[in-house]
Amino acid sequence: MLVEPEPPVPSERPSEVRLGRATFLGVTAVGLSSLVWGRSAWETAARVFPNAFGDALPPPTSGWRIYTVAATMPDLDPKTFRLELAGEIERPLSLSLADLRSLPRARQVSDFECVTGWKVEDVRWEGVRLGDVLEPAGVRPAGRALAFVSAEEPYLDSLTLDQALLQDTMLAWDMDGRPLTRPHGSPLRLVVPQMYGYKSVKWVRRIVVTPEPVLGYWEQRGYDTDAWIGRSNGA
Ligand SMILES: Nc1nc2c(c(=O)[nH]1)N[C@H]1C(S)=C(S)[C@@H](COP(=O)(O)O)O[C@H]1N2
Ligand SMILES: [Mo]
Repeated sequence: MLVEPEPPVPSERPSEVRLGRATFLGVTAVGLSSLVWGRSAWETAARVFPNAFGDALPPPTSGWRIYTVAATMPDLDPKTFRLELAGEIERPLSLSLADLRSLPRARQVSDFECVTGWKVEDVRWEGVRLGDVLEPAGVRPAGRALAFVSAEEPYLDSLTLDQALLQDTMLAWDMDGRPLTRPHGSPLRLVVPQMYGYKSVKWVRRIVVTPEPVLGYWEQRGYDTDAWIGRSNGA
């Protein structure tokens, strides 16, 4: 049950032709024949794997609704973009996209679900795991959570360190094999497949390591801080 009205929807991408899950799997199975698909193998919301997707480029996912809280979307230049790391860390860092790309590459296929009921299946993401981003910064013992601050003020949300280090939580710059578009949070967004979409902060520009999770934008408006899909927000 929702305790709050549906988030405002200032803009929505025109719907695209919906291609079924079968089509997607049919295309990718060619390049991923040795891969074990399915929830049972991974016991997470995502199919996480280290290697390239192969040559086939499946069509982009559809069914997204573009959510924003400010009047205009941030327009961040990937060439000058910096991700700032601050708070309970040994070394504050300012990372360019090239810096992030030099870290171990993370790729996965996962579903994306909004607390208001819509869901997009089989989204392909590419980016980095939080553990690899945090490692050079050195999280201090007092640091137990992360606040993800969006360039779209005042949007932010948080995760515990454990939630940030889940196998399928990531910072993504590619979606469906293409650079993130501006409506989806270019150049960098958080992706938390095991939680409802409000955790997946778009236009992330600052990560602050904190002792406790800070209340996110929607959490200040009544949504649960632990946004587990199927196990929160009255589900
Ligand atoms: N900066 C920012 N990030 C955000 C939001 C937002 O309004 N602003 N909405 C959240 C919600 S409620 C959802 S469901 C997803 C939607 O992702 P999309 O806009 O890429 O479809 O983004 C999340 N991240
Ligand atoms: Mo959402």
